Amino acid sequence: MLIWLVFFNPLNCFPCITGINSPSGLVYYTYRILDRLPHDPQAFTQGLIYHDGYFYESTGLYGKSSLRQVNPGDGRVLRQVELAKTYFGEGIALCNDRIYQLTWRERRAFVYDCATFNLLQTFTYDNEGWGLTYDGKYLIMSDGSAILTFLDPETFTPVRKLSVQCNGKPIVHLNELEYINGKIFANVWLTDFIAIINPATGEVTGWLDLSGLLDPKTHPGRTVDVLNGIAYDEQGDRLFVTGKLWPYIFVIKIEEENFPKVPVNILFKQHQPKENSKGSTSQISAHCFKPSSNYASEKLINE
Ligand SMILES: [Ca+2]
Repeated sequence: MLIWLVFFNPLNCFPCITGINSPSGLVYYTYRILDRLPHDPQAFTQGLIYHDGYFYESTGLYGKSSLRQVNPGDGRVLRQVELAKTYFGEGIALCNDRIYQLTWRERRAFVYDCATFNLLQTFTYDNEGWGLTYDGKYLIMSDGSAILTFLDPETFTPVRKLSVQCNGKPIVHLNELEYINGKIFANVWLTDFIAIINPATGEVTGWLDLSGLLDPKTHPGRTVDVLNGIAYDEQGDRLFVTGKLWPYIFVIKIEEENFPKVPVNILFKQHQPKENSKGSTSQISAHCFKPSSNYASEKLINE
């Protein structure tokens, strides 16, 4: 069965799936839900971090983009900055008590004081803005391709590019990011998977399969979008994940999966595209893991 999926599946979106005993040393993870926290179902989550007892969240969509401080216990928004209607909010990262917020195609990053949300600075950049995280020295930015860019937080100048691959194949559509214990966790857009990336080599060392996390029965009649949002509480060793318009933020524990389900087809959910949600599943499926040259045109379809 595994062999059939690898060699005959037309999508073959996960080229690194070579069977349970992968010679590459890939580790597959599943999850256990420890808790379920309320989340604003109107929040089109594009970035999520946890700091000193609060979530900080960036929301997207034109006219609905914001930066928020959120109380984890009840999901209440304690502080909020709304972006101008011409900006689509994207990933955020905390660095030296400053929150950096990307925008999608506007090529503008905003820097806020974490305590007051006062705008301190803005930067411009050349590529699209998707996810953002901080490794203790550099900001790390995704742009929808398989390339992560390391940036000097003082100047927002690129200092290094990291090509992310799995068994030699580029992994595109890297989206929301979180730096956790020396690894970069990256949502792969339009999938239920998080790639776990070695920041020195760009090699994917593990896959976290979050399929089934949001049970549709828990939110009947509500519209939800894709998984997008990873935050980590380093002191409490808690991992948080959510999605766009999801009614919950989940606290999860990840566990090695000895008998991983094969992701191709089975686990690649055919998410329905939403207005301004950066693309269409049907188009993405066709070139799911092609090199990044095609992604720019794919992302223009909602313009
Ligand atoms: Ca994050």
